[in-house]
Amino acid sequence: MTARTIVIGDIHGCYEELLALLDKVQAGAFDRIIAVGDLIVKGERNREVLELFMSDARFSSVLGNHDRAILRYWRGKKKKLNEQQHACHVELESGRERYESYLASLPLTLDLGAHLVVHAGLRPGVALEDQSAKDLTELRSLEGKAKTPKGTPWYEVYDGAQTILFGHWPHPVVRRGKHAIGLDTGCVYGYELTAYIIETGEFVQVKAARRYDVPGKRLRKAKKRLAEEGMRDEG
Ligand SMILES: [Mn+2]
Repeated sequence: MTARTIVIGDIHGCYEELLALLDKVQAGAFDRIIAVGDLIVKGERNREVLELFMSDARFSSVLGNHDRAILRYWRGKKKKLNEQQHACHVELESGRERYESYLASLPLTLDLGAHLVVHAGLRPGVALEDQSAKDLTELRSLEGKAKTPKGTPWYEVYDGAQTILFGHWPHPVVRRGKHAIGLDTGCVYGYELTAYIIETGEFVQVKAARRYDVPGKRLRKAKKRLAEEGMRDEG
């Protein structure tokens, strides 16, 4: 089998699901495995996810907003963590130095030629080198604050040359823009962990073993709406 590039949506400490997904795609010795960031926080096996990424050269990731929050807290650049981030900080405390240097090594974007991996998104019309770390790790809609879900999603407007592979904004199914694919299918909320294989265009998913965090209202609504549509299509 030729080497593949397997890009995985937000893992958030869901180690069991990550292993199941790697098994399902039959990740081989020559495959590259790239995460869209948010390796940690909210799930319960953050340490094992990090250890895997740190110890196996096939794995890489961009920096997510939660990874960044922990890193900034450890470096004294952020005063407060939310409850889930604090729990993750406690879980990682004993290996903090190693985890800190690993998180600090993660780039905000990964250029794969025809594809670019970023955690949240790109502001359309702004050159890549001028994108802010905040936008790259938090952007959702173009109006108002970067992280607001209200308004026009950035990926519906983005029309760059590269196809952007991103996470951050969970949805029950893969998000599609003209030149963007959103891979966070809400594993930590009890939905799916998704992999996209660049060379074949395949999506591979595994279901979460359980719900580790409560999905927000918008996500729950979207899930319900899609389930109802699915039932109508079958009926
Ligand atoms: Mn995120």
